[in-house]
Amino acid sequence: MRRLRDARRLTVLTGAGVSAASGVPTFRGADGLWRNVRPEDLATPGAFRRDPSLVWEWYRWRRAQIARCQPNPAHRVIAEWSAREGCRVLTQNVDDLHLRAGTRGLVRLHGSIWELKCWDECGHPAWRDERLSPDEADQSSDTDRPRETEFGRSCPRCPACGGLARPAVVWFGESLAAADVEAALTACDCDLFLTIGTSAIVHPAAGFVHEAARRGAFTAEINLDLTPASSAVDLVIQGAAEDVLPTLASA
Ligand code: BV8
Ligand code: ZN
Repeated sequence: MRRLRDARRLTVLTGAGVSAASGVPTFRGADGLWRNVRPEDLATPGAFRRDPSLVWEWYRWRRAQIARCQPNPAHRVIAEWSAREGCRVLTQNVDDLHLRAGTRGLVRLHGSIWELKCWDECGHPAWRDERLSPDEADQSSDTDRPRETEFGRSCPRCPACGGLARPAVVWFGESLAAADVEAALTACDCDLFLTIGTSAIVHPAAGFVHEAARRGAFTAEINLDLTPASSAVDLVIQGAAEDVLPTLASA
């Protein structure tokens, strides 16, 4: 792909499809998500306010799933590209697999499932917490993970005020961090914008490919299926990210 080779400024936006080959369940795919509950019903402040234990049960389940996953070739190609001058990577994924693949300058638009923050917003900054509950820890492949037992059935607490801790992710109805939106908009000033493995449903992330086109970028979508973005991009490459990206990288 000549454009990819010649692009001085390349921006990549990824969604759950990039982690699918690693075994991370997608949100809206056939493998569906936890107990057929829609993410839109659980990933909200209202759901957490009503039933923090249920929401934490969902996140504990997802953390245990993700703890067993490794970055796949799609993450590795994107990490190589991120080392190039002028390449920026935006992700909607909260699994941190891009980070584990060594991606530079990653903008995590929806935060990280491995970070927590204070539900009562006491001012304590978000903190990293990779603990798994004991039974889940036994299943995870990473032996170097702390095997704390505290992260059991109860909800984790804020170390500063003792209040409830919540996953430091962006829920539906919550605004993205202004700095991240700023970084994403700046990244829309590019020669080539690749949107990879996202159903292009969730905003504002789904809007960036259109913003990039408005700013003169050549836009391409890599996805197994067609999405609402397919009719708007310049090029649609239908295929699996873990196959298409290594092919593009070697071309
Ligand atoms: C906001 C973090 C302003 C949590 C996520 C009503 C009320 C309130 C808001 C709204 C509303 N209606 C609309 C909105 C806006 C809302 C929104 O967009 N809703 C959608 C459902 C219509 N957005 C928001 O609320 C955002 N904030 O608008 O703030 C505001 C402020 C106050 C009040 C109102 C508005 C916040 C959005 C962030 C939500 N958080 N996640 C968590 O993960 O636990 S979103 C969630 O969906 C994930 O982050 C995920 O990344 C994201 C998008 O999903 P995808 O990544 O695209 O994954 P999906 O499964 O959908 O698709 C996978 C794709 O991969 C498929 O296309 C498949 O074909 C493809 N694929 C599969 N395998 C492969 C593959 N492709 C290639 N290779 C493969 N191997
Ligand atoms: Zn606190």
